[in-house]
Amino acid sequence: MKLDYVTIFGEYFTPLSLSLVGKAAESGIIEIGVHDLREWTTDLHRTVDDTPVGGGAGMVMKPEPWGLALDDLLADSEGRICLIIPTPSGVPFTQAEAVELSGYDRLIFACGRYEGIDARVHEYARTLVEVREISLGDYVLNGGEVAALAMTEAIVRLLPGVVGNPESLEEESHSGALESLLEYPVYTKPASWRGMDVPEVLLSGHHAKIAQWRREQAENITQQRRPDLLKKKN
Ligand code: 6GU
Repeated sequence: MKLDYVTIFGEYFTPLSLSLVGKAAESGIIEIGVHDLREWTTDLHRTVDDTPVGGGAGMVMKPEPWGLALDDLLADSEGRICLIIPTPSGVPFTQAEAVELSGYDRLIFACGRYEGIDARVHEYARTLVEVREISLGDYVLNGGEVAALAMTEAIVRLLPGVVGNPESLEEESHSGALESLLEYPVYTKPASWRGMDVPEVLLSGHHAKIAQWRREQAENITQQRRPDLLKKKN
C-alpha cells in the first residue's frame, strides 16, 4: 500500500518510522511519501493560507497549492485510490472504516491546518478520485496530521504481515469474536502482586469458564463506559 501525506508540517510524520508501521515500511508492505504543500506554492513567501471570504476568524488554506499537489500526486494513479481529508466535520472514523481503507492500493491524506481547506478543493478532488472526509471524534485538533497518524496506524496494522499474530487482531475491542464489546481486563504473572491477585478463574485452566468470565467482564465494562455500543447491538 502506498501512503502519501500532504502537509506543511512534515515532521509530524517522523514516528511512521517506528514500531510496526516502521517495520511494514522497511519490509515493503507499505511505502510512505511525505510532501510539503509549500512545494506547490508559486509566490516568494510560499503562502498557503488567506482570510475567509465572507468574513470570520482564522485563516483558510488557499486552493491553488492543493490543486497543483493533487494533480502531481494523482498523475501516476494506478489501482484503488482514496483521498482522505481529516476534518472534525467528517464522518466518524471507526474500525469498519479502517477495514475498508485497508483494502485500497493507495491512500493520500490531505492534512489541513487553520480553519480548513477551501471547499472547492474537496469538490475538485472528487472529480479525480474517491474522497472521504473523516473525523477522529468530537473534539478539535489543530490540524489533520495527528488524525492522519492515528488512522494510518489503525489501517496499516490490518495489512497482511504487519501484526505478527493475526489472532490478536481478532479478539480485541471493536472487532472479531467479541463483536462491538470493549475488551475484558488482562493479566500476566505474577499471580499475586502488591496484595492484588489475578482472578482465580483465569488460573483454573477451565477454558469455557474463562471465556464466560471474559464475556461478562466485557459486557459490564461496555455497559459502564459505552452503553451506546450495547444499544447498537440489540
Ligand atoms: Cl480528523 N481533524 C481535526 N483538525 N480535528 C479533529 C479531527 C480531525 N478529528 C477530531 N478532531
